Amino acid sequence: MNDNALDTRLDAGLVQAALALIEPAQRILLIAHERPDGDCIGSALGLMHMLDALGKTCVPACADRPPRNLSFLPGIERVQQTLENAAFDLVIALDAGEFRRFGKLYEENSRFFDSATVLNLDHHITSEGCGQVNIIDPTSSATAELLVLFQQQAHLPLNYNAALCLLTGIITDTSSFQFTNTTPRTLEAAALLLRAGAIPETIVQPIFRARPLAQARFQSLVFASAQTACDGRLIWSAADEHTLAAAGAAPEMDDNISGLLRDIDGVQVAAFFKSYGEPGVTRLSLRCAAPYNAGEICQRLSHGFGGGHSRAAGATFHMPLAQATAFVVEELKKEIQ
Ligand SMILES: [Mn+2]
Repeated sequence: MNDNALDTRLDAGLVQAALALIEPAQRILLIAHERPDGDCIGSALGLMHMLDALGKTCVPACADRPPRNLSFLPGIERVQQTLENAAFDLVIALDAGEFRRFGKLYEENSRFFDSATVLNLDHHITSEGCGQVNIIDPTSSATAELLVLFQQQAHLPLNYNAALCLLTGIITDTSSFQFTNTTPRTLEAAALLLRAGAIPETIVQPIFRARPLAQARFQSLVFASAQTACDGRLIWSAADEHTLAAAGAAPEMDDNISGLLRDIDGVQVAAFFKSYGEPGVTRLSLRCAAPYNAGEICQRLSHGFGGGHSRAAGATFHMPLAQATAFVVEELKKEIQ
């Protein structure tokens, strides 16, 4: 019987090259991209639990505090926002392929990172690869799915904690297996995690069901001010500090707003613009139905300060909210007409 229950495998040479970096390393830094989500944090912690079991000393780090709805993840309290002592044998960069995506964690330690041994594990099709060894698999729904393949091929120990963290990554990036990035292999990878003890409801309840009243109020303000064009195929809305204050909401409560806008009848392109905490900076979250490619649009309009997947992507504009909104909406109208 095949000892690998998954229908496709990672490049065996790359897996060996990654193991050749991991095996001699004792102190390992696992980094998740800024403005973290369940996949980058779940992947960092999932791999941490596997490497812990091998006797490694692991430090997970992320420039921003993980969102509260991930507080159920085992080991979340170990995620550091800064590095007191950047002395690591190996850096494993997860769920992004460019150092700039790791935000101030990179900026504050760039001398260390630029000369560090780096293993990069990511699933974004726009990924450039920021390591000496890069395993980038855009056919994986989540970096966590790629890590299940890696775990299987590298024969890493898979315990309950690792399984729960990795299933969180897959459930986050597939929106509970709803998105079209869900493949038979995604479900096979998830099945392996369930066999290791992970229970989907442990993840789905805090991430997709529970919602503070302030978040519901914030969402209602965003919907109330939404505008449409192109016969309703384009929808957009925006939020700033005043929106947050009116709802009593925290910035992280804007999670998946663009997804909610996309679900309006007839919408093919949904854009959510926000500007808070960083004056003169506007962030776009874009959701597109085929044939529109959100990742390509975000990368092009932001001149490289954006990217992602074909259905969901983001971009950063060094413009005030109203200016960025007007610019992007005009471009999106041209795209759709
Ligand atoms: Mn991801």
